[in-house]
Amino acid sequence: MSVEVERKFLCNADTLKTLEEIGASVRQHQFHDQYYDSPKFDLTLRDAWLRKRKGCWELKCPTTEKTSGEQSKAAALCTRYKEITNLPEIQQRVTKIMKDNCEDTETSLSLEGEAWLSKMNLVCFAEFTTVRRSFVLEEEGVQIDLDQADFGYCVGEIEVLVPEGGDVQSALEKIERTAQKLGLSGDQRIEGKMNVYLKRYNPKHYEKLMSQHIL
Ligand code: V4E
Repeated sequence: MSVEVERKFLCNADTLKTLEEIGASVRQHQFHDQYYDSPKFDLTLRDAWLRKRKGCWELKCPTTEKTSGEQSKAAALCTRYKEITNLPEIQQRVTKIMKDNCEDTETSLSLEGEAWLSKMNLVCFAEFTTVRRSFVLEEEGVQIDLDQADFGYCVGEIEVLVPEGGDVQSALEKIERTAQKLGLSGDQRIEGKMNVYLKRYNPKHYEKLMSQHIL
């Protein structure tokens, strides 16, 4: 398991130019994401994001660890999520969240294929395709992605993956240095693709997540 530390930014022509000057465009690829939750949104209302991308399952959950830079501007602009990619562990965690909300979910799952989804009453609530251009900088372990989602939203993200128990503070510092190189000056958190998607296609759920400070 690793922790993804990430800062989103709005990408304009200047940012793109700077990126091309200071970095190297490593690759462009496309993926289709399908996000799953129960009809009552038990997962996302606990800030847990279950998705299938390129045939693989991923669960993003909030991390509880604190760092000394917790109050800093740099930390406030970043999100931190545990990224779980091991399917049995995903199923266990999803079961635990559902169990906290509803008593009759079984813990042990040994179901064929994707039968666990219907067993756990999980349905796809959002899906979209993204074209991503990824850049890497000299700064070790920093990746910059420029995402163009098919519903018309474009967002950049500076991302550092930290192994479990690793140094989140140094990841925040790397992200801050990268943001400065890119000339990012804003002090507002930038919306992710899911924020914009839900605002447009499921405003009721979006409002609920906003009111609970999940988005
Ligand atoms: C909405 C959300 C999550 C699901 C989507 O995560 P995100 O990092 O936006 O997607 P993507 O495609 O860039 O994933 P990657 O390829 O980097 O793994 S996970 C957490 N959230 C909540 C959330 C939030 N509250 N605030 C911001 C700015 N982003 C996400």
